Formats: sequence, C-alpha cells, structure tokens
Amino acid sequence: MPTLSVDARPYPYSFDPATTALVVIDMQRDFMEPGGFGETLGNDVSLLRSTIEPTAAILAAFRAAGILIVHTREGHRPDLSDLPDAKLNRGNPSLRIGDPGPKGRILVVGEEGQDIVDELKPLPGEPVVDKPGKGAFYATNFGELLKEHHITSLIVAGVTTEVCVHTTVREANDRGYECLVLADCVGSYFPEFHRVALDMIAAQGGIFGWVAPSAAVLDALE
Ligand code: TIU
Repeated sequence: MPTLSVDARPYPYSFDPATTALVVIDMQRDFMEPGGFGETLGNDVSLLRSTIEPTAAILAAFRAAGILIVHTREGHRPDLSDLPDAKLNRGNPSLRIGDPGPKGRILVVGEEGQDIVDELKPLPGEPVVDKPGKGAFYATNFGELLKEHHITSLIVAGVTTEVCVHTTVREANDRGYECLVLADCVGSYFPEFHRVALDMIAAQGGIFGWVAPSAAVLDALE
C-alpha cells in the first residue's frame, strides 16, 4: 500500500500502513463501566461510552487492512509490587487499587474489571500491553514491540484523553514516533479537558502530533 494522507490538524498526516500501528489505550471496564477504578475516583463513566462505536469501526478497518494493532491496559500485579505508594494513596477514592469491587479487584491484572470492554475485545494474536503507569512506555515492552515491527507512526484511540492518551503520545513523540490522535475515539470524564487536550496536541504546528476525526482515516484507507 502506498503512503496515505489524512485530513488532520494542524496539517495533513501521512502514514505508511506497513510502519504504522493502531494503539488502543485502556478501553477497560475499570474506566468505562460502573463499579471500576474510574467511578471510584468520582467520575461519571458514561461520558466515555461515545468512543466505543467509532473505535470499533476503526478496529475493523485496520484489521481488514492488515495493520498492526496494539491494545494497552492500565493495571497492577496481584501482589501490587508495581504500585507506588504515591499512586495507591492519591486522592480519596471510594475503593483503592487492589480492593475487591463488583468486577473483581480494582485495576489488578487478570480481574474482570481490568479487562477490555466486550465491544473492543482484542482478537487472538493482537498484542495487549499491561502497564502500571499512565504512559505505555514506562515499565513495559511497548517500545521493544514497536521496534520489532519497524513502527514509526502511531494512530491512537483510547481513554482518557488528557491522562493516558496524552502521557503515551508525549512519550511516543519524544521517542520519534509520529502520532495521530483520533478525536472521536478518545474520551474524557471532563469534556473541556478533552477539547483542550486535543488542541494542545495540534497547537504550535503539531507540538506532540496530529488530530483528526476517525472518518478521515477511514477515508484514507478506502
Ligand atoms: N483517571 C483518568 O482520567 N485516567 C486514568 O487514570 N487512566 C487512564 O487514562 N487510562
């Protein structure tokens, strides 16, 4: 496939499907459904649901095009040895990380709540990176995985826009990846933060990357 061009902010984004990965960040029950980590922090988790339909469509298109898809999940080992006290003790959550909740232990790898929502379930063979931090590179094999596949461009979906999406895109940008964030496939508990976080990526000539609606990528893939 030739290099494709996407109508994006602040200017068109070019990518070669052979060196591009779709990164779907933390589309987990813990953030998107009641009874999980997101709700324990006091958030209205229904605000993230609008990301599901466009992300499912993007997943289908990338699978059909044979482009690498990597999913991430925020979470901690069952013994919580990768959970810093600073994260455990932050805020005043109704349940803390590792506590039993309605969907298993909050934000613990292997629990129902920590897994990806049914609508966006990874297919067998699609890598799933468990990460203890907000960024996908910290304390994971994500960077090595991208290098093994000769990836230079990342197209990004997931939650939340200003937390794990921003951290990962900033980390990726510093490592030389060209990142396109899909505006309707990322979501936040704070609509204003979502809007401004997207503006921040595209400002200053695309200081961290590009922003486009998923429809623009679907058009480019047709
Ligand atoms: N709280 C919040 O907005 N987000 C997170 O804690 N993690 C992710 O963004 N995945």
